[in-house]
Amino acid sequence: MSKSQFVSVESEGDIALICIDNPPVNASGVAVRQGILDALDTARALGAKAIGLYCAGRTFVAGADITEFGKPPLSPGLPEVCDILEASEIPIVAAIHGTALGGGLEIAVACHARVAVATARVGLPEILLGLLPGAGGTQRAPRLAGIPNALDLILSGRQVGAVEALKMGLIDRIDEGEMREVALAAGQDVVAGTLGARRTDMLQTQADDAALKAAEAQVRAKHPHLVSPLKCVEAIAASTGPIKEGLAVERAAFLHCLGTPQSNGLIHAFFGERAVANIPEKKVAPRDVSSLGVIGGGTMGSGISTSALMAGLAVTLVEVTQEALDRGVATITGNLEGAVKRGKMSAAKRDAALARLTASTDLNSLSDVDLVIEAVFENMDVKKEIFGKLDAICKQGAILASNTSYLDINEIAAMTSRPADVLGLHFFSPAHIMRLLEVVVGEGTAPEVVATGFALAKRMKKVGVRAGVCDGFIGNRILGHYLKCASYLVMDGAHPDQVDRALEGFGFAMGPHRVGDLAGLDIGYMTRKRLAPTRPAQERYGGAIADRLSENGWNGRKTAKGYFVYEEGQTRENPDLDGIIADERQKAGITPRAFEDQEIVDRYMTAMISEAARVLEDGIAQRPVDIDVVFLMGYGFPRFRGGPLHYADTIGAAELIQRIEGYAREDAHYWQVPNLLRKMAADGTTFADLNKGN
Ligand code: 3H9
Repeated sequence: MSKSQFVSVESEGDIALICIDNPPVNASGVAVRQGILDALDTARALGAKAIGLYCAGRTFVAGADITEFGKPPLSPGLPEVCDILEASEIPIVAAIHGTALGGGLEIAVACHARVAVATARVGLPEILLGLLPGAGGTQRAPRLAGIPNALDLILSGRQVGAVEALKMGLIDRIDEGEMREVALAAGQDVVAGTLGARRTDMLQTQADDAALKAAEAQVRAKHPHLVSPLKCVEAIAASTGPIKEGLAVERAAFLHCLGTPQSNGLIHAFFGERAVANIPEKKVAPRDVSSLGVIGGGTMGSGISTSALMAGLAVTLVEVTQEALDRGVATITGNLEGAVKRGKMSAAKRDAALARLTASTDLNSLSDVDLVIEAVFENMDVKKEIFGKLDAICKQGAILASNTSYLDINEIAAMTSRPADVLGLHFFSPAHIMRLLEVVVGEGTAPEVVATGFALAKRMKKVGVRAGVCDGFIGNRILGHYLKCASYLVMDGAHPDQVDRALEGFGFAMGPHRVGDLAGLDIGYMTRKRLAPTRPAQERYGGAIADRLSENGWNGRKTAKGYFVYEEGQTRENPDLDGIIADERQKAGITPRAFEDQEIVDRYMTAMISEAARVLEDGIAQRPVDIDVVFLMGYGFPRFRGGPLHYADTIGAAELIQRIEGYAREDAHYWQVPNLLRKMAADGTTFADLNKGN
């Protein structure tokens, strides 16, 4: 047996077995790539009649090593390795388990046959990183599976199971067993002629102009901001010609996308979602949680219950009245039904989940649960009363959590004799769909309770982000600040529709006024009323227009009227809005001025970044990337921009300061330069440096 650091080769009879072993996901970094080429040479020297290529550990190669992107290219490159695999005179069969993704699947399709175990999944997810398959995937996938399947895989980035992959023609057979044995048997079958081996460069892609045209139109409509989807279509279109030419088109398109701000943003988002798990408590053992109490059967409580049931937990839902309880149970049942319809869960799993649900109108039924999440409406007195009661009812060691979206966790914890067991678990609505969870750590919260919050997030397939206590934590505190900027823009002359369109042009799925209508304008109204007593005298009030809408009973979609009117599936302007705006501007003595869309975006983003910097300064978020992940996952921030602070680095601290100082000439209270930005400009540091701990 010969062995490089990550790739070993051995022979059994006529078959050479190449094994890639580069934990955790067998990414094809340069040492793996060189190892594959060396192993091929060894296999030749061994006189093998066929080669079985497989991986150790939990998965087949899960892609190129993403950490190499953005650095000088290291030879041999993956395209070269795949071409050499394909050109091998000894037939090679790939044996797939786990996930063969991106460059991993490209290695597999460059081989001459593929077998997979039934649990294997394959995909070409490069588009999710702002890229396209760059090692032959856009040429070999359509040759094996046809243009429509290649378009589907490459443009969605989705993973398909072994059965679907077999149907598509991407793999040749489903086998069972230990991977070395699967690879060996497949190699023997190739030699025996019972498993066909062929070179994809000998295959012809069947032309399908209609599918390509439809895909291009769809991409233009669905991803108007993104570069790589159109490049994917262009490369797949080139697969009908000679493979060499197609590979050249693919290469050029890949290099065009690599290193673009979009791709950098998407890669930052990919690593960011994983980096947020790096918390001070990461080595602390969490408490066991198998049963959950949820107080409140409204949208939030039902969503949290649904998510917990789907994660296999037992849930006791508590509501005050039988009627409210029945509504909560009906919502949960409907949510689970939706999951079955969307193919996320089988009917049998839904039945099992519902069997784990207990409904009660008695708080005492929570005496034995491991963790309670209070999800009643946002009223401090009500929450305090509940926590006082929970302290008396819940067993020792039970964790008491509040789903509050801005209230003081320390004040809530003080109502109990066990503040170490209290924390905030701030879910986002709809809680069974949204993947973000702010884990809010109070002054007294014990490390193992924080660790339990993160373990619960993972179990519920959510991404936990550690947040400190302040009004609104990370997300809603920053939101509260930049929404004021949006309101000032409208008071000063921009139209709400213009503000929305400018920000949608920047990449937000919806502008703030459309989001407000969707969430309900009464929420903002109540927040403004709640915060009114604490509003500093120097602060400009921007909420007058929104107040007028709410006071008219126009709270957005739920009342069919807000900033816009919603009728018969159509959205149109609210005919009363312009009058209200003119009226409020006049009352405030404002002569409106015109705004360019770019100025709207600049002001809005600068406001967001300023408050984000202060959230960092105050230690509410651990690192810039935590803020980025909160906004990407909870606030519709365009993923291709990587999050507000990743985006801030593309502007730079000096330019941001200049902007803020310029805006401050109109409003020196709202526009203040955060100390952190001044320090960064002086030191020449970036938010990316702060992520690394510099
Ligand atoms: C590509 O292939 C381009 C080619 O077409 C052309 C080239 C020329 N590289 O997610 P996990 C790390 S583009 C480096 O927690 P899971 C990850 O950061 C690539 N590192 O595990 C984490 O590190 P840490 C196309 C990677 O079981 C650790 O591995 N491929 C890579 O939940 C564990 O990851 C993709 O886009 C990588 N490619 O999920 C697939 N992948 O422990 C990307 C993972 O320090 N990967 N890491 O936080 C995935 O989707 C998931 O990781 C996977 C496993 C499903 C594989």
